[in-house]
This record gives sequence, structure tokens and C-alpha cells, in this order.
Amino acid sequence: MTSSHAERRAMQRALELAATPGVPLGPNPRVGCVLLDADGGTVAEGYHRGAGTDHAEADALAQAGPAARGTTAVVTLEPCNHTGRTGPCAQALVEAGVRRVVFAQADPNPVAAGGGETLRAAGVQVEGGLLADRARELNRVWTFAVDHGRPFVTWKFAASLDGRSAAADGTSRWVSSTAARHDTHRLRALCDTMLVGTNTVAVDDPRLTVRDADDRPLDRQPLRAVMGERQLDPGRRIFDTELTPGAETVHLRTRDPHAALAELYARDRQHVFLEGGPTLAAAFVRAGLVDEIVAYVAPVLLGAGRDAVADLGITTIADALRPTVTDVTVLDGVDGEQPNVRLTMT
Ligand code: AOF
Ligand code: ZN
Repeated sequence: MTSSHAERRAMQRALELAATPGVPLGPNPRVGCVLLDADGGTVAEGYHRGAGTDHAEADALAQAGPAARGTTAVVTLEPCNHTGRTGPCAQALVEAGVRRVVFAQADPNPVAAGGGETLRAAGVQVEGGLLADRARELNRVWTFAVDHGRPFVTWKFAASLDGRSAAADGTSRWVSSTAARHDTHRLRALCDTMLVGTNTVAVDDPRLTVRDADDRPLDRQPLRAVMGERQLDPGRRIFDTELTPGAETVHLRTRDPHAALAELYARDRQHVFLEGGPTLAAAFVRAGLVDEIVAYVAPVLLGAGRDAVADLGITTIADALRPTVTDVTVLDGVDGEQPNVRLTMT
């Protein structure tokens, strides 16, 4: 039996529910669920509100109570099969007497997968794949991280027109415009980790906190990860708890991008915002570990100066890396500043 119009509409609604604003950024996927009666009417709705809270199915079942019996559960992710922070949803759906389950994305998480089979074995009709692409897109970063067993990496590149991040004497205040810097903070707030090298901490002494991210309530500061074997000076600003309340710092004692990402994944990190200097950026590009580039280009010429990215080992045009542009946005200048351009690439 294939899904009906009512089920497709319910899946659209479940995707909306999954994307309800205000859910804190965390390690769990966003999931929505709608329970339909035999006439396609909505019995209950539910969604997941972050790690440790009810899964979407459990939320909808709780709303429905005994009315869940005989319904069709339309859910954006295959119901889980495991007892993790909460109980297994496949079993809960069976116990509630749900007759049919339509899900969008199959669960890529090996720990939780298998709910579809459990449901079928219990005599529930199951259909997967309805609007699956939209569900995957909704949890783009989570899906990537679970599929690859490592965090998704966004590299932030900010440079002058001639590809410099600073002038020859090291001064860099400001190459990018106020609007571009503000935009960077907004993107930082969407990631769970910022990553720099020990050199950046030594030289630039950044705070690495999210300040003016006004379009998203900042429930939690991203983790500040510093990688490299060099000792860190405890007097640096990232260790100043008054300057950076609520932001945690971790020192990853490795220069290997693969090892650093493995350690971050083990800490439940799924989205790294790579903001390090030219050497770190080049190491990630060379290792093939940059999944997205967000480049801010400012109409400034510095001539001799610091390269925004170090040697990538490319010597001939045939070897040039040519990322695919997915977005171009002009960031208008405020207070007499010139516009900057933001290019997003994968
Ligand atoms: C969710 N919300 O609505 C559904 C999930 O951390 P746990 O123990 O709650 O389990 C998280 C896993 O459960 C998650 O990675 C995914 O595979 C599965 N389904 N998770 O957070 C939900 N339905
Ligand atoms: Zn579940």
C-alpha cells in the first residue's frame, strides 16, 4: 500500500513540526510526528525538543492517549529501536496499537536503526521514504555526521580582494566589514564547535564566543576547540572566564585533522566551524576534510601580507580545486562601509 494524499500532507506537517523554532542545538536530529485516524484526520501531533526529551513519536502518543489505537503514525525519521536517553519508539508505537507507520528518512544511526523491522515483525504496516530528501535536508548536518562518523566541517575564509587575511605587519583590524563580521557570528551560533590552531590562540588571542547572534536564542556557546601540540598560555583570553562565560574550551593535542575530528565526534560534536589560520585551513583542505566553505571577500587590497590559506600543494591549473557555489550574497555596508561578498560553496 502506498501513502495517501492525507499521509503526504501529514508528512509535510511533520516536517514543519520538526523545524519548530526554539529547539536548542544539540546532538539529536529534529523529528516531527503526526497521528492520523482512518479518515486522514489529525489525532495528535508531536516533535522532539532536544536531547534527553521525548522523541517525536512519544510526544505524539502522549498527546493522543488511548486515541492512538488504530491510527497511522507519520514521522520524519524511522522510529528508533533502542533504549538510549529515552525508550524505543518502535515498541511504544506497537503498544499504543498504532496500525500503520509512514516514515521519511531511514535512521542512519546504527545504534537506533531497525525500528521499521521491529514494527513489521509486530504486524504493523510500514512504509519508508516519503519525502525522505526533505527530511535529510532538515537534518543535513546530523545525517552527514552519522553517515561519515565525523563532524561536518564548514571552513570560514575571510580575506581581502587579493586573498590576504592581514597586512604584512600582521594588522588585520578590519579587513572584513562590520556586516561580514556580524554574519560570521550568526553562522558560528549555528555550529556546535569552533576550531582553531594553537598558533591562532598565541598570535590573535581570540575569545571565540558568539556575541551578536540576535536572530537565534543562544542556548549554549559552541565548544572552542584548539588543536596542535604546542602548550597553551593560560593567560590567553579563551581561558578568561569573565570574558567568556559559559563557553568551554578543549585542547586537542594533535596536528592531524582526522584525529581532531575523531576526538570531537566522540564528544558528540557534529558541526565544526573552522576558523583557524592559514596552516590549519590548508591541512584540512589537503586532507579532504572541508565540506563547506563560507568565504567573505572584502574590496581591500593589501599587496604583500598574510595569505588566508597556506600552500595546498597545487602547482598546475589542472589540479585547481573548484568548489561548487551554492549561494552568493552581497552584505551591504553600514555606516559608510563598502559592501562585502559572501560565497557559500561545497
Ligand atoms: C531523537 N528524536 O524524535 C527521534 C530520534 O539520544 P537518544 O537516546 O534520545 O536517541 C537519539 C537517536 O534516536 C537519534 O540519533 C535517532 O537515531 C533516533 N530517533 N531521536 O532525538 C526523535 N525519533
Ligand atoms: Zn525514538
